[in-house]
Amino acid sequence: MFKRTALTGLLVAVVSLGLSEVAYAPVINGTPAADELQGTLQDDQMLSYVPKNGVCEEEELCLFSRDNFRGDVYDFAPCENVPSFFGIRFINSARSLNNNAESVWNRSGYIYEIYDLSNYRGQSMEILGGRINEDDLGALADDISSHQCTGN
Ligand SMILES: [Ca+2]
Ligand SMILES: [Ca+2]
Repeated sequence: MFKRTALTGLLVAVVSLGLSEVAYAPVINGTPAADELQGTLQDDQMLSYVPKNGVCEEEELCLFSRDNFRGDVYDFAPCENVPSFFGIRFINSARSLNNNAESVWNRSGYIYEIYDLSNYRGQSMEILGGRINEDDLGALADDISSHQCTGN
């Protein structure tokens, strides 16, 4: 009985080893490893590559607390959707983001829609690339409460 169990155990071990070797073999070739890496990058949406640091950098959508792209900053990750600004503060600031952005700089390469209400409701405006100052934001200056990435 013991021998039989031990043999079964050995067989299981050999089969397991065999399977794991089969699964592992292509990784040694390199192809799945590269795929895996790419998958990780896509999953992270490059979040880890553009720091949310209060500095408006390429690939980011930036909201400023004052006109002319001054004051406090919030730098959103590429194509980040934010259904509500409630509870969000400008980076390194006590100032609430909700209803407090007066200028926008879109460096992301994506198109956004900004809204005066949460959950992508109310008056809205399409944000293409570039700088949108207070005057161009019109009624949405000091009133943006959500934004959605709509494409590129
Ligand atoms: Ca940044
Ligand atoms: Ca609002």
